[in-house]
Amino acid sequence: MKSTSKLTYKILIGMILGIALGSVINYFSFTGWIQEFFIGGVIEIGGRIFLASLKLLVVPMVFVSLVTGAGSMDDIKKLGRLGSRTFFLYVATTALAISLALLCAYLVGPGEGFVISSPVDFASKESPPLIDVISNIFPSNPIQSMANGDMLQIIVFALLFGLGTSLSGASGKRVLSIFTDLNEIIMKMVMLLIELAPYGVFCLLTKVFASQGFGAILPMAKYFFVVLFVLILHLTVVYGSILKILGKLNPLKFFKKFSEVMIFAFSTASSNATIPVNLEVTEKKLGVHNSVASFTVPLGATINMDGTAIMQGVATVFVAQVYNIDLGFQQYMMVILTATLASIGTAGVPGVGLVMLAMVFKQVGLPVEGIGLIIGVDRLLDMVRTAVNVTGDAVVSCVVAKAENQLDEEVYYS
Ligand code: DAS
Repeated sequence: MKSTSKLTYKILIGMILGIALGSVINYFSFTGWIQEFFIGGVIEIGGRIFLASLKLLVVPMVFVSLVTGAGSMDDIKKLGRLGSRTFFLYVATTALAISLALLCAYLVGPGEGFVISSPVDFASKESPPLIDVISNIFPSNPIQSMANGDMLQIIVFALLFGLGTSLSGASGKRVLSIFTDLNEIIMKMVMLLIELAPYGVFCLLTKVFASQGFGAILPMAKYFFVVLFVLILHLTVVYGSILKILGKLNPLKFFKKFSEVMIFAFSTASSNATIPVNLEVTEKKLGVHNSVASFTVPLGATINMDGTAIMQGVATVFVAQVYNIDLGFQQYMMVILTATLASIGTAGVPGVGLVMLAMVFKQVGLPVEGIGLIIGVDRLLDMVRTAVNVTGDAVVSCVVAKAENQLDEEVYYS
C-alpha cells in the first residue's frame, strides 16, 4: 500500500510539472526546436505510448474480468438484480447531474451579455439514433466487436459467455479457472503499466497546456467556471452523500484511495482508457468483489457520464442565452432526457461529450454551431468531467457491492 501512495505522489508531481511546463511554453509561445522536437517529438511520442499502453489492456481486461465475474455468479437472478440496481443508479445520477447543471447555469446566466464575435462553425458528427444503439448492443460478430472496441457489445458477449460457463458443470469450472488465472495476469500487467503513469501524465499534460494554456479560458471564464463549480459540487456533495446515505460508507476513505484513478482520468480524458486502473483500485483497494466490479466498471465507462451531462446542461443554457433563445420548461426536460439517453450509447473517449451535445442541441432546436463557441475550453473541461465520470462508476460499484454483500469493508477501511 505504501508503494501505491508513493506512486500517487509521483503521478501528482508529473501532473504539476506537466501543467507548469506546458503553461510556460504557451505563455512565451516558444517555437523552433521546442515545438518541433520537444513538444512535437518527445512529448507527443511519450503521451501516445502511455495512452496506447492503457488502451491495449481495455478489451482483454473487460472480457476476461467479466467472464470471471459472471462465471462466478451461480445465481442468474442475482445478476439480474445487480444489473437493474446498477443501471438505475447510473441513469438516476446522470439525470440528477444534468438537472443540477441546468439549475446552476439558469441562476448564474453564463451566456448573458456574451457578444458573439464570429460564430465558429462546428461540423457536428452524426450521433447514432437511439433505436440503433439499443438494437446494436447485441453483437452479431463478437470478434469484430472486440477488434472495434465496442464496449457494450463486449459486455453483453462476456456476460453470456460467463453465464454459459457457470451453467456447464465441471467443464465450465475448468474454463473458469483458466479465466481466473488470466485475470490475475492482466491485473499484474496493469500494475506494471501504472509505473509508467508519472511520465505519461507529464507528457499528456505538457502537450495540452502547451497548446491550450490558460489563455483560452479568459473569454469563456463564466461558462468555464460554472461547469467546474457544478462538477466539483456533484463530485463532493452528490457522490459523498450517495456513499454515506446509500452505502453507509465513509466518503473520505473513498476519495483518498480513488484519487489516483481520478488523476488518470484527468490526464487521459478517456473513461475507457481508465478502465484498467479503475478496476484495479475498485477491487484491490475499495474491496469491491470482482463479480460486481467486472460488470459495473466497464458498463459505467460506457453508459454513465455524469460529468459529461453536467457540461451539456451548462452548455445548453449558455448557448440559449448567447443566441437569445428562450427555452421552455418542456424543452429543458427534453434536454435532461436526451443527454441521459445519449450518454448510454457513446463510449468514454476524449471529446465524445461534444458529439453528444450536438444531439442534445438538435433535439431542442439550438444552433449546433453554438458548440464552436465552447470548443476552446472543452479539452480542459473534458479532463475534469472524465474524472467525474469514472468516479461515478466506482461510487455506484461500491454502493451496489455493499447492497449485494460483495464489498470487503476490511479492505475498504484498510
Ligand atoms: N472524455 C469522455 C470520457 O472519456 C467524457 C466527455 O467527452 O465528455 O468519459
